[in-house]
Amino acid sequence: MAVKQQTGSVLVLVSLVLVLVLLLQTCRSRAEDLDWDQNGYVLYCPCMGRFGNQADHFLGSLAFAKMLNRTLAVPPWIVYRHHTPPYTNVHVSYSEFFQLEALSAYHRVVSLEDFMEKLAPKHWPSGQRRAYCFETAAQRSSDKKSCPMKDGNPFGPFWDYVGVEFEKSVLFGGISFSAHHQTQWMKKFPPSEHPVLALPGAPAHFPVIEEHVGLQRYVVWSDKMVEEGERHISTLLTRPYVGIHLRIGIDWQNACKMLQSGEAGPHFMASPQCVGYSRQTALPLTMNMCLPDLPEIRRAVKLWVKKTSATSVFIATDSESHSREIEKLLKGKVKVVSLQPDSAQMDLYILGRSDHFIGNCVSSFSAFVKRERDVHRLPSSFFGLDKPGKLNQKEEL
Ligand code: GFB
Repeated sequence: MAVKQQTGSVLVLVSLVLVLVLLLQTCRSRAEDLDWDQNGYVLYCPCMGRFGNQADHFLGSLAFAKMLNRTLAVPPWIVYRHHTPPYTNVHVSYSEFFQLEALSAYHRVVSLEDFMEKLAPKHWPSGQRRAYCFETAAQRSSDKKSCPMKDGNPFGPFWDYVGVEFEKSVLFGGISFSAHHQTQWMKKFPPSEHPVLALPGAPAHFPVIEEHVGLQRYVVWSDKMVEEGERHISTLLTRPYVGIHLRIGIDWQNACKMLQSGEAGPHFMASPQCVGYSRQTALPLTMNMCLPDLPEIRRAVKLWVKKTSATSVFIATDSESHSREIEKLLKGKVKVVSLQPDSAQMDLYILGRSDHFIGNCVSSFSAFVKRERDVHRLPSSFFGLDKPGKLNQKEEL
């Protein structure tokens, strides 16, 4: 009798486990199944600039995919390792830093990696992969008829990473990525004939246009980044803290020379974020907004530490942190911290969460932080411009 009961319980347990395994398998295969979007896809290489540039382009590309009602295949970030072995680019999946799902509140997306693994073999197989580019871009190729999709770095390594060779090129002209040309795009490239628009660069403007700045709200840090970032903030800093971005390295010094020589006007790289988007009413762009010198760094830090009663300062930098000078300036009463070893995305996270942020007007790295803070209604200023949109007043200096 006891043996019979025991056998019965074992059978029930085995059946339960079987049901559970079946359920898990169904769930997993559902998650792995991706339906093909009949409205088509947009693929592109984030081949211009580093993280801040790529982020600006990403927002515009997201808007472009929505405008064409195509799913955006979200590319990985390209990280350049010019100074660390093995000196090759690293391709970091979007979801390493940010939540892919959060983008869906705005528009349909799939990671480029999932697109290639789960959809491309059946729906965009080798032999049918066409590249799309401007006629002017094709002029750079030897036959003048092919899109230069894989010419040089980062283009070649990017499409190699994705595992794509292009068989044919489709050229276009007299059309731009702006909403103004929506109908032309739809007519020229219906998804039935052109299911996958694969482009050599982002279908977007740099810097991001004003209408797309707000899309930053869909760029949400991944749980892993939040966890790590909050850990750094609680161990290294005390609130209130002022976060500053020092973009002062040698490449930047060279870039800002264009301002000095008059080659660049008020709209220079990311500067519309502080001088204003309208060319007619743009504020003058000063050298201190591009490359703040030490007196300006000291002035702005002192001002905002005082205004916010900050107890610590977080310095993110591409080179020199000037932490000694800043500590001395604040008479050792305020903790001055930078992240060791530095990480671009972690610096961005910590700057984004500061009680006040002082950014670099011309840098798209700073622009990422400014946009994110605007979404959360957190205050920001710039070196050389305490109140964005208003010239510094003498009495504030
Ligand atoms: O982000 P990004 O496009 O901004 O490029 P800009 C600057 C890169 O420099 C970042 C590093 O992506 C980082 O790798 N970097 C800059 C920093 N500031 C910091 C920092 O505070 N902390 C850390 N950890 N890293 C553009 C470039 O830069 O400048 C263009 O994208 C070109 O390629 C142009 O070089 C002159 O808009 O500042």
